Amino acid sequence: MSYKDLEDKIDQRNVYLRYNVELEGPAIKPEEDEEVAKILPNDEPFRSIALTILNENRDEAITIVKKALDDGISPLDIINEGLMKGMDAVSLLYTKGIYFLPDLMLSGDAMMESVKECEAVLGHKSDSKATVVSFVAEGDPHDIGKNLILMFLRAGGYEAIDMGRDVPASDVVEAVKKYHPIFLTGTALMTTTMTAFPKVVKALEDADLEVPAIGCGGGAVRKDFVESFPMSVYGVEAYHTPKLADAILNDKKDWKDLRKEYSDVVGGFVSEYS
Ligand code: B12
Repeated sequence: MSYKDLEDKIDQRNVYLRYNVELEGPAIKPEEDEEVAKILPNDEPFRSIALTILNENRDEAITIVKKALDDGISPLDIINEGLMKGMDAVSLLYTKGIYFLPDLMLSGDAMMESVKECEAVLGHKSDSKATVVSFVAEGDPHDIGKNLILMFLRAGGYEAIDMGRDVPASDVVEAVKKYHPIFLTGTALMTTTMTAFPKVVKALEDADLEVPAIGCGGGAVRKDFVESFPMSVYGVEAYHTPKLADAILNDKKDWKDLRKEYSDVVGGFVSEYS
């Protein structure tokens, strides 16, 4: 008997009943989430572009973005009205615990590749709002969080300088002298490496340098530790970074304001700051 004959003979419902599997309706699509629906644009091609990011579909994103560019749509509109809206929706689903880290990375990849297509048409990198420098603490090899931060910053229009991992405090000081960043981000995943943050602050003070804020985050790091030294603000999620940078740039906020107003600045309840 062929597999097809066997399949025809079996009543699938009995199989499900036997194994106590409840038949559910079709899975809810991400774009059907009520809050996501409010973020997504309604006009084409922006809606389709946003959906490719939401659905983590890199190849389709590139194809649709290329077609939109060929049709004469402005690359900046594609980034701001399409790609960014898709990424905002991804961030929202991640906050709600519906999307996970791999979703962020796949959507981020689709987004960055699509931004590259837009930049190729612009002929130069889209004008950046300001510069932010990102590093992983000295002695620490964990750089996934830092790479997400870079992705969100670039998607949010910032020039993001990647200092890599295992970065000594003296190198951070040199980067601040060179790039004059409006914001620094530091990531540490180990209890043994998070102590590098106050060393960076001390090295900056010794060099008579100041930045509006240093966002310090990463698996091992806790808010009370970060708030035990100056110039710092505890960073919770990578996608908060461009919002913190926007607040520094537009509203002239500094580390003291950001500590007090974190939830408002990132636009959502953050339990660590309640
Ligand atoms: C992947 C991983 C590795 C990979 C790293 C690959 C890479 N390129 O990063 C590898 C295999 C290399 C590795 C090695 C080691 N690891 Co490891 N690793 C992990 C693991 C599984 C995941 C870490 C991760 O990427 N998380 C996801 C990222 C996205 O999280 P994140 O960086 O914290 O960023 C998030 C937030 O914190 C926030 N954020 C971060 N920074 C900032 C900054 C700002 C401003 C803002 C707003 C937000 C923000 O944004 C992100 C979310 O949106 C963890 C276990 C775990 N469950 O966490 C262990 C873990 C971190 N590793 C650990 C250890 C001990 C090691 C080793 C020392 C093991 C060994 N004995 O050899 C080695 C390091 C060796 C060395 N050279 O020193 C320990 C650390 C323990 C501790 N508390 O000190 C952990 C917790 C595992 C454990 N339970 O023991 N590891």
